[in-house]
Amino acid sequence: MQKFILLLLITFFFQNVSANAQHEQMNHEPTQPSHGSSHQGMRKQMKALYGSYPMTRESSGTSWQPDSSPHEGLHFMKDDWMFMIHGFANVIYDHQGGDRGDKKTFSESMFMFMGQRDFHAGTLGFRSMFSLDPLQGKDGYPLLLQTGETADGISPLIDRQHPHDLFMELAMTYSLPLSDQSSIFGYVGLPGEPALGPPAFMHRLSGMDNPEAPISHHWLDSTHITYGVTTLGYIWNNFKIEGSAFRGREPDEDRWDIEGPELDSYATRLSYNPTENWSFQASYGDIDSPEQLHSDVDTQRYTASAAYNKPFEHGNWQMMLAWGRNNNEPGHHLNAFLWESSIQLKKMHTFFTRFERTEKDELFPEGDPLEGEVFKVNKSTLGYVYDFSKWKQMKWGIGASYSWHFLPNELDPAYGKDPESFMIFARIKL
Ligand SMILES: [Cu+2]
Repeated sequence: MQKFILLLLITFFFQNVSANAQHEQMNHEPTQPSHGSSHQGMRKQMKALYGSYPMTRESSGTSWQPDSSPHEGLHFMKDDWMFMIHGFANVIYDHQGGDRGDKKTFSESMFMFMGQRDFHAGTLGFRSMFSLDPLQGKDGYPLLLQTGETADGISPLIDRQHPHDLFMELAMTYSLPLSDQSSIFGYVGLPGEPALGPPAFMHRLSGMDNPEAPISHHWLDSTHITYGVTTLGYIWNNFKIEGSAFRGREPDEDRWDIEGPELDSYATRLSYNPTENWSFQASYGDIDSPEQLHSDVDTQRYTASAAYNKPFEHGNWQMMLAWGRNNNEPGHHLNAFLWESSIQLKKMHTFFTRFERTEKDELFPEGDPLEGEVFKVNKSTLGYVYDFSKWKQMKWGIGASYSWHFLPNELDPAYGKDPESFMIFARIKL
C-alpha cells in the first residue's frame, strides 16, 4: 500500500514537472495569473492593508510574500468596507511509521475573515482567524520528530503536533500613507502574529497544501499565534521595517480560550520585495520564556527566508528557502533549514515538497539518558492534491503525502531505521 502510493506520487510528480517545462517553453513570455475580467476591475479598488502595493503581497500577520502570488479566498464589498474570506478544512488519515509511530484520523481547519475601509487619510482593517484544531484533542496528531508545546502542562509533546488554538488571530490594523511610496502602520492582536519569521506555513502558497506542520515550526513561524502583539512598521517602496512587542510564552494547552496578553518580548524584521516574484525577510526575536515547561529558558531567534513565486499560463509555482536559529539561554544553539515548493496546474493538480534539517534536543523526555542531547534530523515530504470539482469558490479535493526521515544512527533504537510516514486526506478549500 505504502509503496503503491509512493509510486503514484512520483509518477505524477515527474509527469507534471515535464509537462510544466513544456508549457514554459511554449510560452516564452509567461503571462500573469488569469483573473476574471470582473475580478480585474475589483482588483483596482482593492488596496493592501499596510502600504500602496498589490494586496497579494500581504500574507499572515504583517508578513510579506511575492507580489505575483495568486489571490486566495473570496472578496466582496459592502458599503465602505471590503471583506475577504478564506479557509480550508482537511480530514486526514495519518500514519507515522517506525517504533515511535502512531496512527490517527483527525481534522485540521482554518477560517479567515478580514475587512478594511478608508478611515481619515489611511486604511483601517481587522483580521480574524479561527481553527477547529482543538477538536483533535490536546495531544494533537502524530508527527515524527515534532517537538514543542504541551498537552497537559506537565510533559512535552514529542513526535506529535500540538493543535492550533480556536482563536488564531483577532487583530486591528491602521496604516497611513506618508507619500506615494511610503507609509507607516500599526497592528494590535490578541492573539496576533509579531514581526518574526516568514509567513506562517498555512498561509504561504509553498506550504499551505501540505497537511503536515513543518518540524522546523518552532524555529521559524511558531509565534504566529501569540497572545498579545503590538507592531509598528514603516514601508518605503519595496522595503518594510517593523518592530513588535509581544508575549513570549507560547499558547498553553487550553486551546479554546483567549489568554492574557503581556508585552515581555521583542522582535524586529526587515522585508524586501525587489521584484514581483521575490520576497526576502530577515528577523530577530528576543523571546521571554517561550516554553511553559522550561520557564527558566529564554530564546533568541534569528530567521531569514527567500520566497519565489512564478505564475505561468496554466498554473503557478512557489518555493521558499528558510533558515531559523534558536539560541536558548541557558541551553543549546540550534539551527533549522527548510526548503519547500508547490506547483499548481490548471487549478486541479497541486504537487508539493518539503525538505527540512533541524537540530533537536527535545526528542527524549525527562529522565531518559538521552534527554537534552542534540540530534540532527532530516525529513523529506512529497505530496499531491487533486481538486476534482469546484462549486462557486469552493474546491473539493483529495490528496496524499509521503515522508522519509533520515536520522543519525543513535536514534535507531528509539525510532527504528529511517522511518517513513504518510497521510491521506480530503479537503474543502475556499
Ligand atoms: Cu503553529
